[in-house]
Amino acid sequence: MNVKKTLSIICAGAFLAIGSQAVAADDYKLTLKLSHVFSPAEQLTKSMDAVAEAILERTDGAIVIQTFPQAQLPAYKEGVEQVVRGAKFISVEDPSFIGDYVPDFKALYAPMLYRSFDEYVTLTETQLVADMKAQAEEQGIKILALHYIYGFRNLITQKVITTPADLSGMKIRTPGSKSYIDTLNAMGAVATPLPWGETLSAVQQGVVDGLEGSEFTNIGTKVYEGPTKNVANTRHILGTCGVYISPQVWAEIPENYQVIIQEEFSKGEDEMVALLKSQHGGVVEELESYGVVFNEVDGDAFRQALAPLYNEQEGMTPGIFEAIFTELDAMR
Ligand code: X3X
Repeated sequence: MNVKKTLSIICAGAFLAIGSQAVAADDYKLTLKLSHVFSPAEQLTKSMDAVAEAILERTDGAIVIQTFPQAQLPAYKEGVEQVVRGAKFISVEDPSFIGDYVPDFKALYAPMLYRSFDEYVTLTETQLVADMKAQAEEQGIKILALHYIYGFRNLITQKVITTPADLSGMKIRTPGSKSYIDTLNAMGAVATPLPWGETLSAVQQGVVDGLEGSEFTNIGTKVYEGPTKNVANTRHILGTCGVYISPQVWAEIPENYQVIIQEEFSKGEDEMVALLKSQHGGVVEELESYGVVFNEVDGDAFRQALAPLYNEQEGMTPGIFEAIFTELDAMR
């Protein structure tokens, strides 16, 4: 057989082999463990369960995503590390935890940037963020979603807070990423990082003087049942989660299943944004019925206190904050 004909058969064979990767073999099956820290009553948990169910159904049982809430599996920094190590694992955490690998995500998650959910969602759809996602993939993190938004984070304390001076000496619980610690320290508090699972007991026992979180966290985890009945409307960080998987694990998934997985996570984040926008007013009213008091704050004073956090940190792309401000200004 001449060389040209042999090569054409090999190529054809290769094409068919590659082609079979495009459409999964009937016996293909993959189980992925999905980990996050949210509680059963919180929308993020419900959304992850719904997405996993839709993917199972649309792939006829080929792609099984087992969801593990409340940090039953590695979460926060440790959850992202599982992804980077190439585990068959999906980490659902806020983008500040990607900042350890791609510092520009610390800029994306910087305090007091966004006036609405939509501004953040629109920013995540820009080429600027697409470039950041490409950097993340090079670091071992494929990003399937970035806007599972769970609400603007406010201060939740016993004491009424209206200015940074009011926070002086107060230990405020935060998640463990540098973004939160730097933010609460700049706001005037003593940032006290704790896993969510230890937070409410720390508040009850006076280990911390308060915490910060969204109204959806407040009602979903029953923070309101504790002593911290005052919410200061700082809206200092837009609480949002991304969905992260190993690029190596992703590459092994047949293309037709990749399309379904991406479609369902994208559909899920859009639905969650719409749902929480519609629910927020009612959640505030319900919290007020439990005795929670919402206090307005001196926004200019907090913005001034947080201004140093817009200075580029080590590893950030030069001009990253200016680029973000330019995109936001273009939306307003
Ligand atoms: O990475 C995800 C977020 O940082 C979680 O924030 P955290 O630890 O304040 O938990 C929010 C709660 O709603 C979890 O139930």
